[in-house]
Amino acid sequence: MTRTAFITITGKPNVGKSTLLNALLGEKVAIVSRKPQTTRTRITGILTKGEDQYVFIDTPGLHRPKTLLGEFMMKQAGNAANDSDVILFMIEACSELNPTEQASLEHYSSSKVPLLLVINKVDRVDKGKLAKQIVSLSEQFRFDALIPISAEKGDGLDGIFHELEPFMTESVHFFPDDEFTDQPERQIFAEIIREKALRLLSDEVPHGIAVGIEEYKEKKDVLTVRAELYCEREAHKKIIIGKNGEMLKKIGTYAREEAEQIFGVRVYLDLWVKVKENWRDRPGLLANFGFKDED
Ligand SMILES: Nc1nc2c(ncn2[C@@H]2O[C@H](COP(=O)(O)OP(=O)(O)OP(=O)(O)O)[C@@H](O)[C@H]2O)c(=O)[nH]1
Ligand SMILES: [Mg+2]
Repeated sequence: MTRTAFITITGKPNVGKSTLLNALLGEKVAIVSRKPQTTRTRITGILTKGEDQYVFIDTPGLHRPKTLLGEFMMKQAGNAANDSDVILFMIEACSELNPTEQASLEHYSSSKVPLLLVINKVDRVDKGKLAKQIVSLSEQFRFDALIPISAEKGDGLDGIFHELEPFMTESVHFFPDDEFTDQPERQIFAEIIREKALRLLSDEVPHGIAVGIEEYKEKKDVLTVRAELYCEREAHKKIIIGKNGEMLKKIGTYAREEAEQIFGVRVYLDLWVKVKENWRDRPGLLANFGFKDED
C-alpha cells in the first residue's frame, strides 16, 4: 500500500522554511539567506521513503506586499496552503508573533486542516523561555502537534515525520520515487546565482534582483550558461559589478562552484548585469522572469 501527503511549509519571512525543506530532503532544492523574502515561488521538495511519499511545498514568507512581485508571492503561498493535506506553520523560538502570524495561526487553528506548529531556531534560545512560549501557544491555538526544532542543526526532524504519520493517506505516488524536486535544472541554476548575490551584496540591492538564463547548453560534460542578473537601478548595477568587476566575478565564481558540485559537470558561466527599472511592478517583466500563475 503506497501513501502520500502534501505538506505546505508556511510562516513569516526568514524563519527558516527553506532551510527545513533542504534538511528534510537531505538535498539543496531551495536557496537560503539571512535576508527576508528570499523564496519567491512555491518550491516542491519530494521525499520517498519506501511506500511513503512526502511532498513538501516551501512557500514565500508571509508579509504585506508592497509590489506586484510581493502580491504574486503571497498568492503562491496562499494557493499552496489551500491545496495541501497538512500545514506546517513555522515560527521562531522566543520571538513574539507579528500580526500576520497571529492572524494566520488563528485562521488555521479554527479550521479543520491538520496543523503542525513548528518552532525553529531552538539552538539559540534559553530552554526555560522556550517552555514558556510553548505553554502560551498551547493556550492560544488548536494544533495537532507542536514541534521544537533546529532546521540548521537538523534537530527534531524525526519528530516532524512522526507527527505526519496520521495524515499519510493511501494513494499512488505523484512523482517518480527518485525525484526530489519539480524545478527544472536551469531554474535551480538561476536560483543559485541569486543566492550568491543575496549573500554577497549589501542590504538595499538584493530585493530587486532577478536572474534570467539566456543560454543553457550541455555538451561533453561541460555546461555552458549565459545568465543575466537584473537589478532596478544604475546605482545598483555599479554595486553589483563592483570595483574592477570584482563583485560580479565573485558572485559568478561562487555560483559556478556550487553548480559544478550539484550537477557534477564542469560549468562555464557567462554572467551579465542589466537594469530593468521597477521590474517588480511591471506585469510584463514579471511574467518574463517566470512570476506568473500557472493555476
Ligand atoms: N540559528 C539558526 N538559524 C537558522 C535556523 N534555520 C534557519 N536559520 C537561518 O535563518 C535564515 C533564514 O533562513 P531561510 O531558510 O532562508 O528562511 P525562510 O523562512 O525560507 O525565508 P523566506 O524565504 O525569506 O521566507 C538563514 O540565515 C538561516 O541560516 C536554525 O535552526 N537556527
Ligand atoms: Mg525561503
